[in-house]
Amino acid sequence: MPYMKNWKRYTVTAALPYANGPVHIGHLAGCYLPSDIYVRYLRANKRDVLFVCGSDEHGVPITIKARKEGVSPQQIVDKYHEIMKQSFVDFGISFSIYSRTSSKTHHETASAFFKKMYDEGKFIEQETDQYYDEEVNQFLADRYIVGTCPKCGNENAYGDQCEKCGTSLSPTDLINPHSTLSGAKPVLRKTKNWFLPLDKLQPHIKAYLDEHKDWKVNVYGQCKSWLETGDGLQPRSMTRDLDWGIPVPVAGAEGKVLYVWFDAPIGYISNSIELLPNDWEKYWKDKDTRLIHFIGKDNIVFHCIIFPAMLMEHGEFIVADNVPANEFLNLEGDKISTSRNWAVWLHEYLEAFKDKQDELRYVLTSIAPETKDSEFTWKDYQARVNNELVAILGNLVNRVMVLTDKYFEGNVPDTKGCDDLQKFITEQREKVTQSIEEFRFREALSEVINVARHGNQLLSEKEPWKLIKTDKEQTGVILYDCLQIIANLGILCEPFLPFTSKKIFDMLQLDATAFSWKDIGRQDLVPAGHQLGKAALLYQKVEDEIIDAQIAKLQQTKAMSAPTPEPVKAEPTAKAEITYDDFAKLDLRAGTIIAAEKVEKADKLLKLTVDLGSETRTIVSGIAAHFAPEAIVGFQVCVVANLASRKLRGIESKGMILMADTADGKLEFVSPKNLTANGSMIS
Ligand code: B3M
Ligand code: ZN
Repeated sequence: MPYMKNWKRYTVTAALPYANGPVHIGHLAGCYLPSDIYVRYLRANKRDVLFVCGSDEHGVPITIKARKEGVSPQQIVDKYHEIMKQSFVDFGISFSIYSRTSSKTHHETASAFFKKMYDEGKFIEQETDQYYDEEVNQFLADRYIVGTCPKCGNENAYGDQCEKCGTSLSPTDLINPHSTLSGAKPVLRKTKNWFLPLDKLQPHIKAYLDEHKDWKVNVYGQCKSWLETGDGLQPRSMTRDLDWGIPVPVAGAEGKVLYVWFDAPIGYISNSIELLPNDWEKYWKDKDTRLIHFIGKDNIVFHCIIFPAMLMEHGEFIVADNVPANEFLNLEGDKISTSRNWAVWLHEYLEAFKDKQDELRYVLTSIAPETKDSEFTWKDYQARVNNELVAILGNLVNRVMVLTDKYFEGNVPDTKGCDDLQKFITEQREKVTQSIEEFRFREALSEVINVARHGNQLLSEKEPWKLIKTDKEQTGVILYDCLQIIANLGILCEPFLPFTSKKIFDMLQLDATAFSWKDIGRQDLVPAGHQLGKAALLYQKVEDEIIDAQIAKLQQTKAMSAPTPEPVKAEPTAKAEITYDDFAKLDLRAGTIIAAEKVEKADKLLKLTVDLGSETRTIVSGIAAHFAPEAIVGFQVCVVANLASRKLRGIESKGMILMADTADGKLEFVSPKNLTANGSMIS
């Protein structure tokens, strides 16, 4: 097993998330929690580790989002970089650095990387036919073309990949392609780009993969099928005709940028350089450094084939020793989707579940999609928190603290405890160690909980609350052992539940930094006579109302995308009659919501940016209780355009959006059935 090898240090990377939306539970379960657990475990073992991540700010996902919100790509990445970074901090994801690919260091590093390969003739220059949109005068990046997947018939496959069947495609594979920019049928035009000859590199890649048969089966299997399907690996263009990204640093490449999948993984290196300008090389160039990439399954080919090929061709760097990719997490029976707002966003979770980061970390690790897709449901969240965290771990810690306080004034009883505890905890440590080393974090976490379970068993068997009446000394032995179990749990649970671990050490009045992984098993972590701190509850029971509210929120999201208007039951009270002239005073127009955000400190208000064709308006609307801002971008609505403007919470609102009450007490936009040009009259 490669982990047995005596590695000098570790470079651990977590996929750079696109800065085009906030972080959701799928991201966390897929790659940020596993990597964080692994890194925290390495640190507890006093290993030298560099943990690198950052925002991926280039590529078409960014430009698409910018178009959708009607702002520049730079505004998009500036906004989401901060939101994502904050979420990672809030959830205790302990990156050594979280930077961004728009940084100067990254631009320079990626440019130099390309230039070196270019100068050494590692690319082939090729003129190819690319799809071009004649209506908007622009070459179409793969993601700007949709069409029918030749493999599975999905009509919304992208030019680079079918998200339904996972097949990787090139735009010309699509049946009936059309541009997502204008809807037009694109035409083929010649353009020059630089390709990495993966076909020629296939033998090297094969040899590399052959050395790593120990990888997770899902990862190894996918790589193999890339090599073995059809004609095997094909040359892949490392440049793109696009205006957002890192300019291709060679003459004659004006208007072209580096392919985002060329620049993004180099971001791992750039961010290391940014953090350790004088000391980064050993993390990327020394053969005794173990490089590990944590990613989601849609990134496998890039991390197991293309990036290693780039690194090998560049020549100065080490390649990954493992790529423990996870599958996908679904939410309440459906695929998580940013565009459909089908997600639990981390920043929203924290609004509803303040200081409950570990509860989410616990549940997501317990159900992580390690070998196959898995599912998050709110009921399951509630059950796991209440039946496992509260009833097992929280309960143990609380009972032991309270009993010790009561019978021994909060002093650790003066005894040595009983022997087989040491054996049991050491065995548990070994189990957890092996599971973590083999990237089975669910299993590792359940063995941690088993230690707490053992403590609870000890309490219910020995019943110190009865024993105290007859035998104080023996009561002391039991509580002493339980306190050692808790202290051991403080170390054992830290990779998974860092906030809990801190609370445990605070309660025990111990300095967490004084202990390392190898101390797990010791039966003198809290010494006899030591004065403990105050008992505090680690967790609270999650009540039904909280969970019901979360479920209702999701149902609302679903209702928004379901096109089934119910007939209105109650007759609304009629208003006084008006003349036609009164009505004709209204200037009603069609407009599209191109951006929406909550108004600070106003529960009911959303600030909408509405495209009215000839102009863009800000309209403040009292619909925040009914719609999530992300969910309504793109809707065409009916606007009262000549309503006198007024200020709401300091924002000037110019106009009003027409809404209809639905039978079930919700609101719905009054929208043209067929999309019309923005600014069109409604009368
Ligand atoms: N940004 C894809 C993603 O967010 C991509 C990962 C880059 S890792 C170098 O799924
Ligand atoms: Zn398909």
